Amino acid sequence: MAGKRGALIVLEGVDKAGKTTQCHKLVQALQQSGRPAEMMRFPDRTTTIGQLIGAYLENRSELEDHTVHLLFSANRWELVPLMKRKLEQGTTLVVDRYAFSGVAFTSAKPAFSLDWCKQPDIGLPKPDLVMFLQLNPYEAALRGQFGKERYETGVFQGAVQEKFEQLMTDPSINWQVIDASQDIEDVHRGITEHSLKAMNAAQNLPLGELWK
Ligand code: FDM
Ligand code: MG
Repeated sequence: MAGKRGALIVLEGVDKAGKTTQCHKLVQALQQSGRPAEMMRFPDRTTTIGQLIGAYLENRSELEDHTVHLLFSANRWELVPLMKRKLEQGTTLVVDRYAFSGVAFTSAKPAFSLDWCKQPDIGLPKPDLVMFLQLNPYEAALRGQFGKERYETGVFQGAVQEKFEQLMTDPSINWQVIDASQDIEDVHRGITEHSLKAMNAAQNLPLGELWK
């Protein structure tokens, strides 16, 4: 099947929704069924830019709010050549957070508009599917305490959730909302179904450009 591209699949959601677990399970299931798939995550803390972001998130450094927003975006752009190469080779990419987290988290800060936050990510590879793992704050609290990183507070996560809801009204994106309060295997089944459908559709479509 030469020439068939892989799909760009993104998982988004607030903290504790199970994004990372579900990304791993999806990649494993796809690979086991003979479909090339790899996981990526943003921020990718392994690059030089990613290390600056990591220090900021771990409260080891301070960065001005616009500056860190642009670093998160730069951290995606620096991986675009790799992403495009993989997709063209037919590998499906399963991505733990993407530009939607970028916009939701920064625009949850005072005095940042959604529109300003989107600008640096315009033109990134456009996901074929974005699944939002929905979990209400009560269910999230049952899954344990927040961690110690920046942004890991109930109040801020609530503001982030509102911003995600605004982003999900955009019909140019293939959003699917997944009820993350279900048991892990049920969530996984739903995610796999949506993914296989999106992968089929993507095979015959060129990769799009985000928010363009
Ligand atoms: N985050 C993530 C942002 O603020 N902007 C971004 O562009 C991205 C991708 O960084 F609090 C936030 C979201 C979260 C933190 O945490 C990354 P994880 O646990 O590594 O996903
Ligand atoms: Mg986290």
